[in-house]
Formats: sequence, structure tokens, C-alpha cells
Amino acid sequence: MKIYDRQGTPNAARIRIVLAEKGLDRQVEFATIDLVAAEQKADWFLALNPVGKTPVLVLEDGLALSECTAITEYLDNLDGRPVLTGSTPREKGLIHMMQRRAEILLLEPVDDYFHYAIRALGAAVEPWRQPEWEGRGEWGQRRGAEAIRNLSWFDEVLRDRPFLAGDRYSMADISLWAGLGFGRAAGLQFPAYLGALAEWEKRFEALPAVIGRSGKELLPQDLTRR
Ligand SMILES: N[C@@H](CCC(=O)N[C@@H](CS)C(=O)NCC(=O)O)C(=O)O
Repeated sequence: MKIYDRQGTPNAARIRIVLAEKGLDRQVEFATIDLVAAEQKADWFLALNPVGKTPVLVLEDGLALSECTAITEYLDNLDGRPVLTGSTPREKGLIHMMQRRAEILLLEPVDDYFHYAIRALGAAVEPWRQPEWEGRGEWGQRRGAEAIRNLSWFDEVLRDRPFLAGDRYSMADISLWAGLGFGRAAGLQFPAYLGALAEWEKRFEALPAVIGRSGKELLPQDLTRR
């Protein structure tokens, strides 16, 4: 299997955690995509994923899977013992819903903040807004504020369960964690008073698939100074 991604980006991190959880790290070859140089918008890459985003997992038979959720479903079910996407209908439904909420309420607004409030990936990817754009990303600013507000909902959920979909972690928690790290790296100031969320983050970072890797191996550092 081959993965096209860029180490240190939030969506690459999501899949790298899945690979570690499933013990699949060694069965995958990585190819780095230069996101700042817009390699993800080149014709050869768009033939793999017309959305022009990473990661993409290419299987031995040539099938190219994009979207972290689809890639996670595939990897989690390869050994017939899914642990991140649920095994009963109830678990699957709940995990899918929580995962999507982590995207809608956090990852997507943070991504909009990154692309429309700060310089993001730069001129090769977003030429239409250079250089006049600086400081004018009002919509991006509003999306950043939404991401901050939405964190309270996750805090409330995590007050009465250790992980978003219950007693064990799932792909929903991976998405939430990636959203938090992405937001911080993009310069969003998340409130410190959300105690249940802070405890959950410690629990998540102590998981065998994550421990010791939460620094720049997995997450972006400072995205505000490009
Ligand atoms: N919904 C997609 C999001 C993918 C995504 O936004 N990837 C980022 C890297 S973290 C990317 O490739 N960005 C390049 C661009 O926006 O041109 C997924 O789940 O895989």
C-alpha cells in the first residue's frame, strides 16, 4: 500500500494514528506531497483524488482511497477486527455520527480559518488572494470563532464518558484531536477552562498509538508564520 500525504499535517496525523493502532506502519510506503508547491493540484494527483487534498491511500490493485474516514474504514477492517469504526450497528452509527460532528464542529471551521483568515498554503495554492488578502479574511475569522465556541459541546459530552463514543477511543476522537492541534497551530486561542476536554486530551495522548508522538511527528507546529 502507498500513502500520499505530508507528515505533520492534521489529516496525515489521523491516518498515521490508525496505522499505529492497527500495527500496519510497516506495510505502507509513504510518498510526500509538497502542499505549498501545490503538488496536490497537479493532474497526476487529481487523477487519484479530484478533490486535490491529501492523504490518499493507493491499494495494490490500484484503487485510490481518499477521505480520512474512508481510509480508516478500510484499514480498520482489513484484519476483520475493527476497533476504531465500531463492530455492532449501534457502535458504527454512533462513531460515524460523532466523527462527523468532530469534522463539522471543529476540523472544518478550523480548516476554513486556516485557508481564509491566515496565509495558509500560500500563493501556489491560493493565488487569488495574494497579497491583498492579508487581514481581510472576515469569513475565516468567523469560522475560527465558531470552532472555539463549538468546543464547549465536546467538553459537555466528555463530562460523562471517557471518549466521544463511549469507553474506548474511536476515529471520532482522532478527528477531534487533529482539529484541536490544527487549530492551535493556526493560532486559535482555545479556552483553558474546558476541563473535561483537557482531561480527554491527556487520555488520548497517553494511548499507545499516540504517546510520545504528539509533537511535530504528527501535528503541525506554527502555521501562522509562513
Ligand atoms: N476531508 C479530507 C480533508 C483533507 C485535507 O484537507 N487535507 C489537507 C492536508 S491536512 C490538504 O491536502 N490540503 C491541501 C489543499 O488544501 O490544497 C479528509 O478527510 O481527508
